[in-house]
Amino acid sequence: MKKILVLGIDGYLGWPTAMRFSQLGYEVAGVDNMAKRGWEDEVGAKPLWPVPTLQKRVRVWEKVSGKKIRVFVGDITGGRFIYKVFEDFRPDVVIHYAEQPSAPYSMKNRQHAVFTQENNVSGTLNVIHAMMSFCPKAHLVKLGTMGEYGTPNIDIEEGWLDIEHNGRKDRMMFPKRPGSFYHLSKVHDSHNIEFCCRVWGLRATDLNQGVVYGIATDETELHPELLTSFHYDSDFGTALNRFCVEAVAGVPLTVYGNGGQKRGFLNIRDTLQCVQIATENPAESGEFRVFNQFTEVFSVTELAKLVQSGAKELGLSVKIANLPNPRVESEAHHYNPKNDSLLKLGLQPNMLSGELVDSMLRKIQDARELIDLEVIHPKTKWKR
Ligand code: USQ
Repeated sequence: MKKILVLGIDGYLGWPTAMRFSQLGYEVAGVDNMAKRGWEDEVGAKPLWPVPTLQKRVRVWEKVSGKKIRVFVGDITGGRFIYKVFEDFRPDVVIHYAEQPSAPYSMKNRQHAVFTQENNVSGTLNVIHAMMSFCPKAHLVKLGTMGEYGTPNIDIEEGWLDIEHNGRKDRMMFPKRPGSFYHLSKVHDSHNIEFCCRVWGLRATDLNQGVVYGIATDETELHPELLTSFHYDSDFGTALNRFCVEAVAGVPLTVYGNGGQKRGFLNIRDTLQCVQIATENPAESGEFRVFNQFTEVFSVTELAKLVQSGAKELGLSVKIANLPNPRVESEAHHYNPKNDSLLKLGLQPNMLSGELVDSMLRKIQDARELIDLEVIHPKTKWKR
């Protein structure tokens, strides 16, 4: 039985990923230091539905599925801790989500910028070193981000670009122009991972993921206590999830600027599909493989309008507010990112349909009284 180690198992994506692989019959272990719960306390924001402890969810999973998930509690930025985990578990595949995931959090001030980059970059370096020491043939499946590329005025390829310069040709890593210290941390990770593939023969897949939305996966729906964390606050909530909560709460949708900025989006169910596809079709030894992981491109205004019309069907009248953009980002730009690799390997996208928005809105309506209006308005500005 293949062994899968999920780093960041307590998170929005980590927990559903662990259950999915466990359900598929893999031997699964997870690592987390529960740091996200501390960052939530720090910014004063909680997931919409209270999330039981990881240990509790693991017990419920065992009751529901008859399958065990092992948990190691600790911080991957601690070299000793992570070496012990790898020495003990010796995974075949490492799925790495264990990073500070929020752009606004990283832009608060010096301390948050430094923390985000130290935490993310040193954690990943420790993981690679532990892999080389205890399981050098294992496959690293690392969560990157589409935000590594920014919004260049050329089509975005999957990680690499064939270039010709002064009559000579080479294949170079695609140029990066990210939009926050958080997104920059993922760029630094990509460079470190590519270096280790080139020099040590590490096999790695960098999943440059777009903005994820959604509340449920097949496994979270098996029991109310198997849910994953769903954020809507201005630090940890992402655009569509926030807009759905705002619609139910009766506050205008918080479109930043004119809303012309475009991003790649995907359903949380498709994150699981993509990670499974990457795992079952591993990179070669020495290969740094990059997949752009999204299924659809929308502008922020298009997304807000989808939510507005979905809400109308439910009898909710929703306004769209164009707030002064707290970020520094282009609101009118070319955006044509490629995403062929995962589709070629069999990804069957769950597109963002009216029914999907409808089912998200209905679920959120049941939790209407739990919505904290204080955490919605963005507080962090990119410009000092
Ligand atoms: N936006 C709004 N209103 C909001 C929230 C966001 O207009 O209330 C806009 C932002 O200005 C931005 C876009 O929506 O143009 C996406 O913002 P987001 O907060 O949904 O996503 P982002 O900060 O880019 O980060 C999220 C995840 C991150 C992941 C990234 C993928 O938090 O972990 O890496 O999505 S991507 O955006 O493709 O880089």
